[in-house]
Amino acid sequence: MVDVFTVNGDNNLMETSSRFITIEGAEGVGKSTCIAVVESWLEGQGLSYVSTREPGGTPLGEKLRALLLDPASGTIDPLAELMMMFASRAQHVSEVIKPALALGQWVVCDRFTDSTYAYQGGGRGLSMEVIRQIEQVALQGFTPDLTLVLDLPVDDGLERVANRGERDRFEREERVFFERVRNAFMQRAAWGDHYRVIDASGTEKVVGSRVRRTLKEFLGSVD
Ligand code: Z5A
Repeated sequence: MVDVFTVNGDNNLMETSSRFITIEGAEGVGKSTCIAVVESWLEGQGLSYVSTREPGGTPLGEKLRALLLDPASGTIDPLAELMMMFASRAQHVSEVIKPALALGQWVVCDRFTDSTYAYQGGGRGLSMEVIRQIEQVALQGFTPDLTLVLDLPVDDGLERVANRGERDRFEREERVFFERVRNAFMQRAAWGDHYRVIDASGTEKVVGSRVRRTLKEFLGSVD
């Protein structure tokens, strides 16, 4: 699932070099709303961007995603799950993300490596050090320029998605799993200066204005 948006054509791009933005957070935090705000902000700046997601974003990644989310896949060994996430990511980075950035397009990605630390590390209990080693092999130091981590109490997030119909393999996890996921996201966010934690409580309008303010502040600080 990759959408490419060119606004005004390459000749009219701002003189800002392209950036890789990831949106993260646990269940029901409102990533879709946040992504829509980021996209509309980029369009407002006349910037060309690619919008994509993980797991997925390439034909191979989308096949892996289907296997990972399908409850019929049953219990996947946590290490196998970890490898599938990074297999999807390695393909995604080489086939979509790096080529887009090289063309001067911005990239907006719904989840990336921080989700692996949160879900496979925090949620499943895999060693963060093992994840770091595999990340190093798969991505060789490639990281986002900006990561927006949406944060919401677990019960509020679960309530938002309660009526969403059939649950995928992750959505079937217990509440305590999502508590571990949320804690792991917060620990990650304290780890580097490209993270911005956004309070995801309140109406979509309120959260949207927090996201816009963060984008403005961040871009002001890096250019
Ligand atoms: N996963 C992993 O384990 N390891 C990895 O490395 C990666 C992923 C990359 C698929 O991801 C699963 O893969 C994911 C983690 C795992 N599993 N889980 N859980 P996904 O991103 O496709 O799945 P998702 O987490 O379920 O995302 P989502 O549902 O598309 O996004 P969301 O943030 O959870 O929610 P939303 O759709 O934006 O909003 C949810 C609902 O809340 C919706 O009805 C909105 O209208 C409503 N909403 C949104 N904002 C508000 C506000 N402000 N107030 C009230 N209601 C709101």
